Amino acid sequence: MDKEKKEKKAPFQPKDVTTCEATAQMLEKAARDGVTTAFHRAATMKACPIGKDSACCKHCGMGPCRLNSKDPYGKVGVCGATIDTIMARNFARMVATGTACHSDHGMSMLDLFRGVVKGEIKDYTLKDTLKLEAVAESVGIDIEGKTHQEMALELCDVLERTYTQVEGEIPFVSRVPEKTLETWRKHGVVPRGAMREIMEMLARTHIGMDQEYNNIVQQCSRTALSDGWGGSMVATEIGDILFGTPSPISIEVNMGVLKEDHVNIIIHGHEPNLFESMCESVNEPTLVEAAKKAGAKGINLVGMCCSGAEMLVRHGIPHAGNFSSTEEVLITGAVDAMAVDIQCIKQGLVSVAACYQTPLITTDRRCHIEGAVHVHFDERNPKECTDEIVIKAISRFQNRKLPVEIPQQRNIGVHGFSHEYIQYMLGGTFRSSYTPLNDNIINGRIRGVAGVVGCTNPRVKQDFVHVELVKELIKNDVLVVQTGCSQIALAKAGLTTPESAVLAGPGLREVCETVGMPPVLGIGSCVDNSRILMACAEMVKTGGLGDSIADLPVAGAAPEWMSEKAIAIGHYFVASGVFTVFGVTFPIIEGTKFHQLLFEGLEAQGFGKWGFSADPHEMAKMMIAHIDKKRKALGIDKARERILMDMADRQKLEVA
Ligand code: NFS
Repeated sequence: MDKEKKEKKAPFQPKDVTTCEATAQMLEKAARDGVTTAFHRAATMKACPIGKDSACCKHCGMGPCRLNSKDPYGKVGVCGATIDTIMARNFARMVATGTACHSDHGMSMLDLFRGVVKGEIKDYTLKDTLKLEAVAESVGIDIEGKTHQEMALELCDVLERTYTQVEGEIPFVSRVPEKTLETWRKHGVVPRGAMREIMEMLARTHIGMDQEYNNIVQQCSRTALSDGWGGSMVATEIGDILFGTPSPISIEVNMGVLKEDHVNIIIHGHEPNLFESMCESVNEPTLVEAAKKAGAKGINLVGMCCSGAEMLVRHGIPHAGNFSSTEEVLITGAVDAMAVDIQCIKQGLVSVAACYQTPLITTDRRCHIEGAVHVHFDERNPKECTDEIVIKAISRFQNRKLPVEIPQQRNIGVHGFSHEYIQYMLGGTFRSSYTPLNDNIINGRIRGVAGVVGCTNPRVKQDFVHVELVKELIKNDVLVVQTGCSQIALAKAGLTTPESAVLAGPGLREVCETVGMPPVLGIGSCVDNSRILMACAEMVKTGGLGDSIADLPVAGAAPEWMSEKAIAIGHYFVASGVFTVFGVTFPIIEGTKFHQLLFEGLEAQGFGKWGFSADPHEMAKMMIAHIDKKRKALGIDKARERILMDMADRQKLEVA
């Protein structure tokens, strides 16, 4: 590392920017080593106030035009675009990009699936054929008398329509509750293929195209739904068929999962295939032998971010941390290789990796990074790439010169609650269904369900908002389901253990203790938010909680979001009927017509709605108030009080 930069004073105190002790320790070390990270850049780069409010339009050469957020209707862009048009177009483009990311990922999973089914890709198999049958039937394929290969081939063709279908409705619309679908049809938002929706969204946000914010938001909803019930859902389902459907497994998280005397390899990204092949390579006897010859006790494979979250729930592979810790983990000096594929990979990793002589290896043709080594990952010969990564890591281990400092935090949790497992867990083998969950909501033991998901963001204290929000929710008997970086924050805080039920309110605690489950259920990566949609659909179909997703006592949150994918996710939850609260910042000006539409108008049309608060307690309050509002509308608001009175009565009797 750069000697002149040594002992450079950080523009912040580590404890002020993160509640993750391991990350804080590494930020202390970063200051000693003269290394800068996203936390440093966030502290020194002020967010542009006009861009922050989305009051800037740069879609043509007459601009960029900047309107005044203090007086949003005081002026218009050169073409005459109003603040509502500008904000709606910017927002729509975020949704389109996020949808494109998930759909591109889902489409490449489908390519992989087809290759495996046709026998062209030989390193993977169909691991979960029960899931294959269930998915095929859910999209109307008659599986009677067909071989798994036959039904899988048919499934490929049907699911491809998720992306390419030019008119009509995408296949997984079959899973949407009838009344929710009715609302979508009424408002013309049932998605066609994602390619079509994204293309139309981009076209409609060009200069001189759609300049009516209600109409832009309609296409925005259609595009986002092609992600949630399309691109993302296919990624999840194909991932399960190829690599197995998650079921609860005990896992270890935090930087303490690194081992000083092992060759440490980190996989960070989003597509499970690189990681699955890496699992094979690190167990390859010749490579294990080579690692031992180099003086290591073995090879230690660890995940980060979303592909880490998938491997965590499928195989219990340890996880080193979430998005805001990816640079910090390299500062340990213990990482012998970091291999990445696509999405959420900071370019800043290159310079941090260089400081510690850690090979940073890109593997996907869609995501090269200047200064990183590229080793192409080809599904037809995956081990060629993953073996080479292991060899590079062994060589770095052998030549480790810099001191290693591994934070000792290691937390244990239970993760892997797929929506299929939730019904089994609560219903048992013989009456596997969502009825017990619905019953517990109706009788008030569980007040409602909240999905707390999404990124971490160096603009806010890492993990703090996630953890505070979730604590507040479970204390109020709200069962929490989680994906992505958010679940890693809670796992590090120790809240994904069955023992953490003591932190829950009396009703939720009783359910958790009876079943032996944590009050916070980790279910996978960000594309696995589709599992939450499926759980919602099951709750509606099971009965007793209304006719549409919008009737359910549920809410969603992405308290520390940063990516456009998060906006796409947020909007497909809103369009599906869920009240969804975001933290950090929201690209919108309050008091405008566009704001009114997203935060109130959509709900009046039968959808969900957006909410915003940077404060976790306020956020919890908003979500709980919404859950209570839905309980009241369902006529089950009295149940909670009755249950509490019954318990008190019982106690009185016992005392007597
Ligand atoms: Ni999802 Fe954010 Fe990225 Fe995963 Fe983490 S940052 S939107 S949680 S890794 S996609």
